[in-house]
Amino acid sequence: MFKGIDYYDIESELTDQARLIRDTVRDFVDREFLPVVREHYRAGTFPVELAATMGKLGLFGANLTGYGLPGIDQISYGLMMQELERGDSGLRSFVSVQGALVMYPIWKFGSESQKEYWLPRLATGEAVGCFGLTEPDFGSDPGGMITRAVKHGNEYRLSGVKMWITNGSIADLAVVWAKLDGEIRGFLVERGTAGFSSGEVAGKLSLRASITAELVLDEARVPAGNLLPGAVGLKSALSCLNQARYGIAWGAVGAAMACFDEALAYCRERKVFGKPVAGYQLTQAKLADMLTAITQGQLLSLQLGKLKEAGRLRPQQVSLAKRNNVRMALEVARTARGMLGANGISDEYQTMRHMCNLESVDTYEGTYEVHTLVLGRDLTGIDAFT
Ligand code: TGC
Ligand code: FAD
Repeated sequence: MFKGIDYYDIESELTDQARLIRDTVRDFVDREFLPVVREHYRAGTFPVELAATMGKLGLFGANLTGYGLPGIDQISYGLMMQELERGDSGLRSFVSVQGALVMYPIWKFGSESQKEYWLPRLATGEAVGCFGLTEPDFGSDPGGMITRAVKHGNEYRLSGVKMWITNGSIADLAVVWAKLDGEIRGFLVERGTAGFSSGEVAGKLSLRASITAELVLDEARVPAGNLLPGAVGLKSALSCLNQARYGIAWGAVGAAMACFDEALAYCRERKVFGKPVAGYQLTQAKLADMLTAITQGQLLSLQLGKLKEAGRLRPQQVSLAKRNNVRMALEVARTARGMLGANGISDEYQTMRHMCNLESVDTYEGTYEVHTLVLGRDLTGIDAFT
């Protein structure tokens, strides 16, 4: 079993509950996910059958309260995400989307009947959800979206295309963002809705063990009761992203840990010019840099979790951690890949899978550049997006 990386005794900061949750998820990843991930990555599929197990473990919407949800603290939730992404970014994505991008908007902005109907089904994994914000021509700038909703009697008709939607083609429920009378609103679009279809995106070289799809809404007929009453304006959609980005900040550390662990073990064993790769100063400098970067990422996540738990977390602080930790993990993965030599390009090892995944993670949920500009605007008061 994975032992973790803890150079600064972060363990001593954790509650018993946090340790138990982390170890439970770690064990699940080791026993049930890692043995199958390579075949799924090759095939470009996700082991959807694990949704029921993850539901039983209480991973979906784990930090939400009420409606039978676990309501775990934010640090335990973060550690859960760290362990999932140590397995694969696609696994963490599945749980992030379900909990932070589908359950959260219903929990936060939904009517009582929407919450009572959907939250328990999504929590068990009986229903799978997706989140449709991005469009083919509007990713970083979702406020420009073209998708429109028009009221017709007792229903809304939605038209537009959503692109790059995780779980889009297997979802029972899509949270779709569309403009109604010029204002962005959230709609619950159920599988089987007339005028609604989806198709998987082919040819991905990253996040292959995750399903990504296009959603097509052609006058899709959505009952009036499926409008999220409390979700008004771009701000509502962006507030869901804060939840998901928080999980990514922790998750990326998990991916970095997996790569570091593999590289350290490999270079202790592998001999070149008569001694282990680990015995060379160039290698030790790489290891020291990787460990330092991971430790910094861990401490950043931990403090982020404390701020979130205290209800004092600002979106810009989430941006800083998402931006830093994902780029850190990507650099750790690239260095580790090189340390494995030719073996580093083989899927017998996990590092290159993580490295390729992290390219997506660097892009989705706000690109590195978007989060740079969020911080720049916060620091200077000057908007440099346009
Ligand atoms: P801007 O004028 O800045 O903001 C509009 C309103 O929203 C408020 N706001 C936020 N509120 C909560 N949380 C945030 N993070 C917020 N950021 C901004 C803001 O205060 C304002 O409120 P108000 O009251 O004045 O109306 O809007 P903008 O159009 O200039 O855009 C800002 C920008 C570029 C930062 C934003 O659009 C952005 O974040 N773009 C990136 C888009 C993105 O991240 N898309 C992700 C799609 S989902 C996904 O990728 C899932 S991947 C699967 C997985 O997670 O595993
Ligand atoms: P663009 O916005 O076209 O950006 C292109 C480049 O321009 C980037 O480098 C960007 O950083 C840069 N750029 C943008 N604005 C500026 C600026 N002002 N100044 C300087 N540079 C700038 N979306 C969803 O809604 N739901 C999902 O479930 C989902 N899942 C995804 C899964 C995967 C595997 C991937 C890859 C993406 C997913 N996305 C999802 C979409 C993701 O959120 C977008 O790809 C992301 O927001 C970036 O948008 P874009 O791809 O259109 O890039």
